[in-house]
Amino acid sequence: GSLVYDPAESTGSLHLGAARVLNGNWTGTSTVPSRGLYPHQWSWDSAFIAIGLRHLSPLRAQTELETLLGAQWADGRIPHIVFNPSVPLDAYFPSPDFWRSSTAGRAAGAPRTVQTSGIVQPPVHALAVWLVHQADPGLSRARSFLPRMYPRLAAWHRYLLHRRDLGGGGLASVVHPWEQGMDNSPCWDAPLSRVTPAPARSFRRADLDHGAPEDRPTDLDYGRYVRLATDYRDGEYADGGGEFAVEDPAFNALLIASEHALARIAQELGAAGTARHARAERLTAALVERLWDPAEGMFFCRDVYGESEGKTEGEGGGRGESGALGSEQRSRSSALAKERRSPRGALIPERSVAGLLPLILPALPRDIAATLVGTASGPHFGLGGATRLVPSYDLTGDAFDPHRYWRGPAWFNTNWLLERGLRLHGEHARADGLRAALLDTAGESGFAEYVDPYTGEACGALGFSWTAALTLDLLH
Ligand code: 9YW
Repeated sequence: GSLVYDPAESTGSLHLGAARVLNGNWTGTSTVPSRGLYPHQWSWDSAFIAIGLRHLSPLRAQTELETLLGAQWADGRIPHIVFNPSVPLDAYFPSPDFWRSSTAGRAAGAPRTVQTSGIVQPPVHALAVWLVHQADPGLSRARSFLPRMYPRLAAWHRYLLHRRDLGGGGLASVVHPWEQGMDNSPCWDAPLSRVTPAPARSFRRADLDHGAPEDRPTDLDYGRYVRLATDYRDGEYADGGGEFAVEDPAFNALLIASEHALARIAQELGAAGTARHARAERLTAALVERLWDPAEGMFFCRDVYGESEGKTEGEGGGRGESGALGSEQRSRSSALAKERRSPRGALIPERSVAGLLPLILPALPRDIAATLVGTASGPHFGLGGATRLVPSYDLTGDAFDPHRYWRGPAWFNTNWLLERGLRLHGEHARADGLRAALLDTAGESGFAEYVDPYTGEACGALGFSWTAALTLDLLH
């Protein structure tokens, strides 16, 4: 049934409150992100959910991931949504009749028995499989969890590293803003501005039945999302032909962290993990080479089909329609300096939390890790200072809006990743502070989908699954 959050309960036990959210959102084979707004199974949600669920029920956590990976396409992609056939078509847009996976996805090997979307989401899955295994290795072995998951995860990484290397530099590109998971991030404004929106009357936004319009993406954003997804579908989900391709630092950092996890899984299964660890290290170097901006002290997205407008250093620069950065000149010239080394595309000088998330990588050079911690703690993100939780986007950016989805609010998954990254690089005091803020804010907000980064005020859906799951993980 539907779960209405009662704040009185949270004072009793955060653990109990989080468990109630996950129990209320469990369907029997997987967990919905939230009742109402998101009534199907989402890919990266399920990975984060499994990471928390392993503390409540290792069996449910394994099942969550098995259900998702059971919908994998033959070309290796793990779809971003696995549709629940018992949910009415008009409950969520775009619905299965939009994606048409079983017909349009036939060439790419979409499953016949289940309907899915045709795009992907960040590859947190191998990391989740490894953490779920570790929660109960006996159960995992008894159920052959790792031997069943390993070939699917290996095919998933192979798809991303081969079919999705659209920039030719070894990193994976996303072909739709929904794939990166931060749907309306200001990072997409410049590449999206080249996309002709689908007419507003050609689709109906089911999200507005549940969410406040001012907390959600705009209609113009949606028109462009629909155009890109329609074109991808009409090209039978073949890669390389689209208008939009972005190398994103968070998507690639999660892929690299998952490659390290896959190495551990291989070792556990008696194989050598060395080749995978080495590949993860090479990918870390490629991430730094292609996306690190030393002058700005953080990672940026690369717009693979973007052109740097400036011909001379300090002039022009591939700015989106969403306004200027505080230190625009420096950003332009450092983007241009990068441009000379890597000719394909242009860096997008928008500061997103995605540009801090490579902190989760063990092979990140020490000076880069230290610089990232400084940037996170500075005026743009306010870690341990101006903000309660790290915002999704630059506090000083023109596009910053503390309530609009991925254009400023703080999200629990990105803060959980930062907490891990801080700890990994020895920043224990900062990690402890962030952990405490995450736990307080999760409980006080009713396990909100996202919150105002300054006040912690709840936005979006309440009783949101990954908020509850990652709370449980931090409590253990
Ligand atoms: C949408 C389910 C998904 C998340 C994404 C988030 C949102 C779907 O919800 O996208 O309708 O906008 O941006 O990261 O996986 O929780």
